[in-house]
Amino acid sequence: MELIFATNNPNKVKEIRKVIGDKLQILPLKEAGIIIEIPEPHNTLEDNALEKAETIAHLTGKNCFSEDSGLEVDALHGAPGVKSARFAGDQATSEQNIALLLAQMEGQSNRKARFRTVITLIWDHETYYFEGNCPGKITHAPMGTDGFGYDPVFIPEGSERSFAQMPLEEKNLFSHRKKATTQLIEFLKTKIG
Ligand code: ITT
Ligand code: NA
Repeated sequence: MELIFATNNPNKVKEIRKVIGDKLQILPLKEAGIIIEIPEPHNTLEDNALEKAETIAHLTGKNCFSEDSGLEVDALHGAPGVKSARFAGDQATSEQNIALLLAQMEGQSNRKARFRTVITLIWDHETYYFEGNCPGKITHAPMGTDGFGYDPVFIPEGSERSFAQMPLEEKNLFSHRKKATTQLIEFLKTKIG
């Protein structure tokens, strides 16, 4: 079976495919032939994920899911959070976002943070949410080159290494996205077996 994944982020696709395996073909927007930049104007991951899924469900008339993720840092009162992709500006690169985060965390001893993923599924006109989070801490400097986004500055609880120092198999032992995706799969099993 095929299911549209309302995303333009190839890293998310790679990570979720790794969890789903060949049980289900997920089709990111590009592969579904849909060229669109969906705005994310809201203040919560839930609302942005819903906007992405609803936009694509209306456009295609098909079932689909989306996900919105963010890094929430306690000492920064939850920032960058829902603004994680655009923390240092609308066109910011991951390097720029990381530089700003480390600058704001300078001298800060409380380095607790968590990644959070919200998946929104639109299935037969009903909306479902699945959430995963991963507690951890912010490093003092980037570590490692794997992964994407804030992976070089995030160490999950239970490890000494950053997400960017782990192969994907290892990141998925901890990952917010893996946890949310596992719930999505469990739900879909009840619908399609
Ligand atoms: P969509 O097309 O799915 O919206 P996006 O990249 O714009 O893709 P988001 O709006 O959800 O995605 O932004 C989330 C940002 O949070 C993302 O660009 C990364 O900078 C960061 N992020 C999310 N998950 C991450 C992870 O597992 N590791 C590191 N950074 C992550
Ligand atoms: Na986005």
